[in-house]
Amino acid sequence: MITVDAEPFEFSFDPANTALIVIDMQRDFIEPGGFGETLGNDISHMQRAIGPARDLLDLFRAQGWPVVHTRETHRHDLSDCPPAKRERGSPSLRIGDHGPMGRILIRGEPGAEIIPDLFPAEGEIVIDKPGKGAFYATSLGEILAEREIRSLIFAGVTTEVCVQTTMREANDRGFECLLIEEATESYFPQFKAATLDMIRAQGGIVGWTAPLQALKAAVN
Ligand code: C5J
Repeated sequence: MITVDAEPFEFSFDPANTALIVIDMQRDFIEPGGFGETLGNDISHMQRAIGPARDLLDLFRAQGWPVVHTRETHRHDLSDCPPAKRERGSPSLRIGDHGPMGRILIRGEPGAEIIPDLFPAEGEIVIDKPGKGAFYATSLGEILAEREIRSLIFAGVTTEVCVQTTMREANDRGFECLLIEEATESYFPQFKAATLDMIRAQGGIVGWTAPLQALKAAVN
């Protein structure tokens, strides 16, 4: 077992039953002209998570531990995008509209792809998910069960939306979940801080959080 100095208390995991989940590090959420920006967000906040997420990925790759990447994407015909999701609010471009990186959040379009710094390596699992949570309408649960994964270490964006939703789904399914603090970001710093607090409140009601250095120190 490896034990990490985490909050609200130590997080222990067996590498044989642990996977890294990198949530939605897609061009559409991080680069200019993508979905994040069309919603009116300041995308510059996202940059901070890229380096730490890459370090985390490198750590897992060096150890030969499993890695899962997720992408929030929809089918070309939008049959998996509820009208409530597409029509809500007043973004400058809606899901499925044509933008500078192709159709917004559509599978196979350049904007829906994972950013080059974090691009999946051969053999890493990639999950396309139509919802915020990565377990909803995907085969993630079955894939993790087949590999006997019981602990999940999280990175990605955005902290309070797809990362938190997936951690809550995982927690309800019995996984032990650790979020690496610098490897996740929000367009709203106060939402990131509040989400980290929520996750570890009440004795880790959703899971744990830890700085990247704490994980590195525990592994090396
Ligand atoms: C959002 C995500 N925020 N990946 N998606 O719509 O968090």
